Amino acid sequence: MFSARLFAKMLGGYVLCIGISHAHIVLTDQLALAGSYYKGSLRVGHGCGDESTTAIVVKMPAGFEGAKPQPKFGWTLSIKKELLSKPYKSHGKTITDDVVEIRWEANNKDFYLPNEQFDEFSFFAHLPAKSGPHWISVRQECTKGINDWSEVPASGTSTKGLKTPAALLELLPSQEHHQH
Ligand SMILES: [Cu+2]
Repeated sequence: MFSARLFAKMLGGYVLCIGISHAHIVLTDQLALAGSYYKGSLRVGHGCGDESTTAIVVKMPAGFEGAKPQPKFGWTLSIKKELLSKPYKSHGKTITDDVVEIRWEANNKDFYLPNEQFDEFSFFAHLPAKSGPHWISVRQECTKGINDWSEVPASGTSTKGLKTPAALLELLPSQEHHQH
């Protein structure tokens, strides 16, 4: 499953990561196999300026199926679902609506995430079968102001020059037939 090519690509991604990981909201794992089940952790590295983070809202890209958030002590979860244009089957059931947005909100100021600290917000989802880059928009709400992490480059996957890029997840073609 872990081919040399995948490993080389992962190393490449890791090197890229070192350059940008000090800032922004990024996935801790930015490469995954298309069609696999994936745990994504969004690392929040800073607040809005000096302001503490009070909520994180993640938009699930199209084709991410059955997304589930990881609960967080002191943070209230809410989920938005939408009707699907293309229903799919999961565990023998036809799924007609799916999670499109996950929101974590701090219950009170004791749980705010200060600019001086970092934290991770995780979800689990079934990834699309098609390889290629996917951009995950994240809204960061703070005690004052918000950061809208939704910028996407015109082409390619470099976020250089973007002030508030969306989080990138690159899907690699899976050699083996998907089993589930
Ligand atoms: Cu940043």
